Amino acid sequence: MADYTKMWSELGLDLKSHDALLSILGSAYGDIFLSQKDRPEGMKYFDFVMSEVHGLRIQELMEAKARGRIVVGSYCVFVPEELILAVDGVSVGLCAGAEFNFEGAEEVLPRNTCALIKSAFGFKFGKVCPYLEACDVVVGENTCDGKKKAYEILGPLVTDLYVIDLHQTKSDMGRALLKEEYRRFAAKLESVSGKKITPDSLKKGIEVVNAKRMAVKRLAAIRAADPAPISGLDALLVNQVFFYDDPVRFTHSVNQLCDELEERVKQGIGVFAQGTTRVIVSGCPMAVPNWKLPMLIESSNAVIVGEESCVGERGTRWLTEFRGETEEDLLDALTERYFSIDCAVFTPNPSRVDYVKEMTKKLNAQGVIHYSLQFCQPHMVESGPVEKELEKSGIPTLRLETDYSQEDAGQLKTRIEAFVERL
Ligand code: BJ8
Repeated sequence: MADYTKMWSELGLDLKSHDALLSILGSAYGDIFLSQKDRPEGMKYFDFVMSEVHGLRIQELMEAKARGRIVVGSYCVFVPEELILAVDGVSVGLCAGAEFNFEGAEEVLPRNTCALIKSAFGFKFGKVCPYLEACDVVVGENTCDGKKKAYEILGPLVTDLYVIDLHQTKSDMGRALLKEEYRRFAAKLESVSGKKITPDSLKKGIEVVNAKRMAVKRLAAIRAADPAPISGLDALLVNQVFFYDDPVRFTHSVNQLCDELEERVKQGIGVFAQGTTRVIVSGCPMAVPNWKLPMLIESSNAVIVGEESCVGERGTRWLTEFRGETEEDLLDALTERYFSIDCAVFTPNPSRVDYVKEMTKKLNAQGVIHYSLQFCQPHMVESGPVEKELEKSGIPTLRLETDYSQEDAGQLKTRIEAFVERL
């Protein structure tokens, strides 16, 4: 990697802590990803992206800013990248998946806050996230109580925090609220960027994001093959890079990977032996570098063939389908697309479990592992009814709760191995 010290210090990073983080990340990546056998050639692009995730990509963001583009960061798949692209902005995901500086986070947050939120604060206080520091606007959203209240604390710590008010139910009133909130967000983006959203710019933004989602959906469909042509770990990585990379370049790279995987499927080549036990993981999102659970599963004689998660199909399975081309038509289409997302924060939320069943069938999985982050009330509470419904439909389900630490790895592995034996 080139020397980015100057850029990092201009962004205000704590260089010592940041170096330590990168070195842990680099060695974890080597152990977990590069040690896998028979990886597709197309994963080399994603290895490169990860090796430069705090380097070249940040340099690109800084160059984009110098050319007058804004950088917009978010923590939730409800923040439409389409609108950000419509003002020629750059969208970046800010969720963090590492246990870093939780002591710092716990100075302002209760100890029983989920690791995803604590990690965001740990990164902020530890001054180790160049994405967050590069943002012109940070977008929060009223989803779970933890995030909603944490944004009140984050607000004064970032350049410009903007919060989208989300609905709680899938009602007509909820849909109308979402549309008005997206209209308000569009106005915010126009004011920060100084650029007007036009039907053309919005349509173009929708097309770019649709293409990106179509590529990831193509990848998801290929994973129905047995033997599995790609590991769950690698597929998760692609879904994680989705939030950081340039969208057009990302789409091209995923499609190239898919060409290779389709060829593998034709030739019966896989990364696990044919007949390896296949599972779906459903639940909380896994942000980089949260690879603990997939690693444990895939070293327990099973392969993950799908993720029902916001870093996975819940974030990508719907496209924005527009019929009319006025700004109002496009906003309606965008609202309809995002309104479908079935996060556990909604009540009631029946479509989520229905989709887990559908995934299990179409991806030929034998069981589901439900993953909740400790203290994530929406997913933890929903996990009971989800398990009951899946088991009732004949789909064996294992419910796990964990965090970002490695302390429970042995215990989790024992439970996963016992579950895989049952399948
Ligand atoms: S749409 S899943 S990205 S809110 S894990 S912070 S829910 S306590 S991440 Fe999410 Fe949007 Fe929903 Fe998806 Fe709260 Fe749970 Fe923590 Fe969570």
